[in-house]
Amino acid sequence: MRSSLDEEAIGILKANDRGGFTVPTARLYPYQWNWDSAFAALGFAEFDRDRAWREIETLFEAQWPDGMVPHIVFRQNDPDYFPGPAIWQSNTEPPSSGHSQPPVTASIVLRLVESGGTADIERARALFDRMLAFHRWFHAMRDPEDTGLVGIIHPWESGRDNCPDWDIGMDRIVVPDDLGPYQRRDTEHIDPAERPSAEQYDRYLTIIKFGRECGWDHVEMARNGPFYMGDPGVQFILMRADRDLLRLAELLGERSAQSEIAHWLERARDGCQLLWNPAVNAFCARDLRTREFSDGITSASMLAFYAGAGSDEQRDAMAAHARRILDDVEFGFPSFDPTHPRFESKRYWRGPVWAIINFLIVDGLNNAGETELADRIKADTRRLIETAGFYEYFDPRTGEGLGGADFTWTAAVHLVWGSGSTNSQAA
Ligand code: 9WN
Repeated sequence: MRSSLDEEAIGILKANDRGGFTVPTARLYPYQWNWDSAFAALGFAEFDRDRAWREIETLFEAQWPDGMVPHIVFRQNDPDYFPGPAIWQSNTEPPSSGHSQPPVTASIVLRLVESGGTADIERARALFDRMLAFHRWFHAMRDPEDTGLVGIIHPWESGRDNCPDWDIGMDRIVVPDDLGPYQRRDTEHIDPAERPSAEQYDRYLTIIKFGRECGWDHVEMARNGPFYMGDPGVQFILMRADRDLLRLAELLGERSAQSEIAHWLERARDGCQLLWNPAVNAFCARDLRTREFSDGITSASMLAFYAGAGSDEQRDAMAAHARRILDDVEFGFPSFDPTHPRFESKRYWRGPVWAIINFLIVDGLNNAGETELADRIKADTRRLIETAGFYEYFDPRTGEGLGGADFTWTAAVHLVWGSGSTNSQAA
């Protein structure tokens, strides 16, 4: 039996459908975003499996020849969003942004396969080489020295844009005099107090300028770009996605890929240790140029469970941090440690709760046997949606809905948790 909230969530996915791809929300984000689409597919799978696969297939249609799946796909020019295709100059068809986003797609494809039938296996088979090329790109271009730790070349690549994780890297960026004037559109749609600052946007655009001017040469970006940081979020999501891709390779009989993927997983185990900050006793972001650590715990730090990363001792320490942080807020899980001086309860990734991160954290905690913590975070997410609605993010102190309304991935998380069919994995 579907509740009225389920019907509302389905209505949001349908309303945000632009024909084969879904926008995260109307006006504020009028294009196709990489990890948003993966979560959208999970939501669609609850009532229209063909449409779920289309979402992932259209995303991969924008894959670059080198394997990268870009973070935004621009199928038309929409003045509601800045920066659009003319700023990125990807020279691809369709036009896109010039970097990627957390690679959750293989994990979501595995969920669709494990909860489906032969038709799902065939759709996954058709995508397998593209997914493998995407992971290969991440390891080669974001970890050119094969350390086992991937870097990100833009805060937007983390999907957690203005998180304090990036402050140390952002502070080192010198904004050039010829950056030129530009007009943000996000702050015309949303209260600027809930969005990144002007200084941060100047730096975001400085990185894009560098990328554009080097023709999005990704080795150059990793070696000499204005920003290069290790992100617990991308590292842990990629590690889990590698594991899930390996499982897919086994299910699909893709033998030749298996040793390559197993090698990535082995290297990643060492790479994760480079993010262990002994001063905080937790996994933290790290500037890969200066080796300096960020000193704050984020919701992405908690994805260690999702990846199965770290030692038992490290995971116990992370679980203790999780309890402490949850006791400090009304609704978990905040995107930044609420006891840290840089915490801001309403400003985007500097404190608010995001349903998709909770979804991944809960999955990981359940797999690690931390079911009490998992249940608590899931219950908090449900309470937020029930009382505030399907917002982009939420204030962890008051539960207020923030950013865009009628948000695709928030609706998708509700649907996946609300009914049983794709819930075969602990989530
Ligand atoms: C830049 C679409 C995207 C999400 C990101 C979120 C936000 C974009 C922006 O919106 O970022 O990519 O313009 O603020 O931070 O995670 O994918 O929902």
